[in-house]
Amino acid sequence: MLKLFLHPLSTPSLGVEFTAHAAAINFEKKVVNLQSGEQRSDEYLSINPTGKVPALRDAEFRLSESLTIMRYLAKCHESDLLPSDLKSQSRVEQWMDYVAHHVRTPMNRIQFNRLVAPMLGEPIDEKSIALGLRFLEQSLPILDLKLTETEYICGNSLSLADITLLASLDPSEALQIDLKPYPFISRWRQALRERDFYQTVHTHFGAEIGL
Ligand SMILES: N[C@@H](CCC(=O)N[C@@H](CS)C(=O)NCC(=O)O)C(=O)O
Repeated sequence: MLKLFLHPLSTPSLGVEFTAHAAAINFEKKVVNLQSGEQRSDEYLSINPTGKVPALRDAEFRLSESLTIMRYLAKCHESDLLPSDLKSQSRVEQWMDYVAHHVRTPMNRIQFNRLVAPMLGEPIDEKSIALGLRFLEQSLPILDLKLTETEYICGNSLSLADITLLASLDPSEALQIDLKPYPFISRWRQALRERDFYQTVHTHFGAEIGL
């Protein structure tokens, strides 16, 4: 059976897990213990030599990089999450890339400093948080405007672009990031968080560790 290697606080992992459920894929879930360094064990490095989660094992085939795994899952199962028509597919990929670079990366800066560093007893870099917030103030209005036009990021059906954004913004409350200035993102997000593919994973980001 297909096996996914994940961690509940990893937003790239959440993107993969939401996709697997949204595409109704049967899989075995393995939580990689990042705190103990399991991602650097020989066994895990044989799955993903970059030592990161998420990763996928499908018989002898191994794959890493969350967006690539999401596309693989959607294509294997001919899911509508990634349209087969080249232009529509490219449009979904365009927004996946935009979100990964301009939402997930700044979110990761903030997550590291507001959540991970305190857990590890490492210093908090306020400048990095401020930069992350500034980048979000540039990208989120663009996505909010997009969602005034259509129900989902790429039209009227759920796609991998939505899942990438949903996963990237999942830690917003845990990181004290206010999404109220973005009413269309907030409404879109609330609706998606009620869907089965989200609720099967968790009720909210960090529920797994009691946040
Ligand atoms: N570009 C990668 C990022 C993966 C990544 O950075 N994973 C982090 C968790 S979010 C990780 O495994 N960190 C553990 C480590 O670096 O030791 C993807 O999209 O899959």
